[in-house]
Amino acid sequence: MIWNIEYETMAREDIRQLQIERLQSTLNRVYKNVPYYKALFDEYHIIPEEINSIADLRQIPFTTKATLRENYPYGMFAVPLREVVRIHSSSGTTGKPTVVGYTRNDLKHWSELMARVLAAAGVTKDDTVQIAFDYGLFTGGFGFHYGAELIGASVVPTSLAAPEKQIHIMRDYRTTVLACSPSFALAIAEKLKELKINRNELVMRIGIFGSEPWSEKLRSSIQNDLFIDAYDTYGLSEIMGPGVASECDRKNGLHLFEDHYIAEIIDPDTGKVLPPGEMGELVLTTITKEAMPMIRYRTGDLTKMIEESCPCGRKSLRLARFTTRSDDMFIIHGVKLFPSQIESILATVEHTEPHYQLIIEREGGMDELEIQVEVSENIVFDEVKKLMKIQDEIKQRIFEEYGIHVKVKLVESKRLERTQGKIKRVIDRRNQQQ
Ligand code: DLL
Repeated sequence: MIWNIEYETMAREDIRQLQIERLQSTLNRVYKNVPYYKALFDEYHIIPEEINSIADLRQIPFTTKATLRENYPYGMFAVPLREVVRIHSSSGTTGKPTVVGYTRNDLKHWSELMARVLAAAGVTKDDTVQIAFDYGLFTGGFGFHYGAELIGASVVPTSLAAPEKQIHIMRDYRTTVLACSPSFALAIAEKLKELKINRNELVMRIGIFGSEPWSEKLRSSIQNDLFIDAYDTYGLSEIMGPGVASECDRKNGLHLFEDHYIAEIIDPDTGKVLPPGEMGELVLTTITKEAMPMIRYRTGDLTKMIEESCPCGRKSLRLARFTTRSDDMFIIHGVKLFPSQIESILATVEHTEPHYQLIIEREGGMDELEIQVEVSENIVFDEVKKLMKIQDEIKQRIFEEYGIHVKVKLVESKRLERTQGKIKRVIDRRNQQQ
């Protein structure tokens, strides 16, 4: 279902016009109210009234996480604190957390955006939505909460209760929709198998997952194990929290809410804007935010724009699923690698599970990458021959694909740490060892 027909199906020319109007007013406000932007615009001779197209936006330098840290905690706010009614903070996936604020109007927009996210996945007021995202400084819990309430669904705010408790609540309260991180969904799915709960005892139908990258393989295993249709949703606290872009039932890219954000894709090395269809780093500009507008914020997330219209009826630009961050990249023997590249190889190796971790160490001056991956439950650990075969296959596939030798450690099912929040795939110990 389309929650906001007017904006979600607005013709491309109209949305562009709306974006430019809203952009100009945002630029004016930040120039007047945020000393950081005033100094920046003056230095680059940028006059807000002269930014008349999305292309003109390119004159303005990027804002980065470092900018937010330098202006910690409230330096980027464009309104006095008395108008700020909510404060959240980024979860600090990489580095120190940053602070974000919302006015009453911002919260109204956010709730409406989250209603769009939920409606696009098929959620209605007849659903019971269990929100297993952290409620706290993290934006996930509260973001979903207000959106689900706006739709009129029954909200069960379980936050990060342990998987077993989530399952009991899911069964007893007749939950139909689960929202959480994909890794937590997997932990819940595993517990469900362990508890041997019959699928007829659950009435779950939809899952909405985000806050970290997850593969199509993970999507199918969550769908099978939790008996649901699983949707991907994307967002980041600096821009809003969840409620930036989300999948519709075609699951062919995430619809960006363009009446609130302008997207650009840049080459992460040169900063040059790339044409639609090319992979690069997503840069976002908010055009309705009052408390903390962001101009050309470098998200660090890699994706590409999909311009073809979607059969669902929404006219908005779509963003390809986010598999990786530009700063997740690591270099091993001169080869640049992302965890998702290793993950896609593991996905083709039989008897491995979608749980893995990459450990990078320096041994005798040489960088070593160890891939720790769980094997399926049906593999018995004294079947040495079988294990060797799996190990060799992974090593060989990585060597063929990337020309590097890696160590592979197969671990028993459920041995790797499970997380309720975001999962950490790469553990780089090289700096500690120097
Ligand atoms: O993770 C907001 C959120 C909450 C999104 C709930 C979706 C659902 P932060 O803690 O600021 O905010 O982390 C933002 O998480 O820059 C991405 O690197 C990553 N991320 C978020 N959603 C996805 C996704 C929330 N669907 C950072 N796929 C972002 C891949 C994602 N990565």
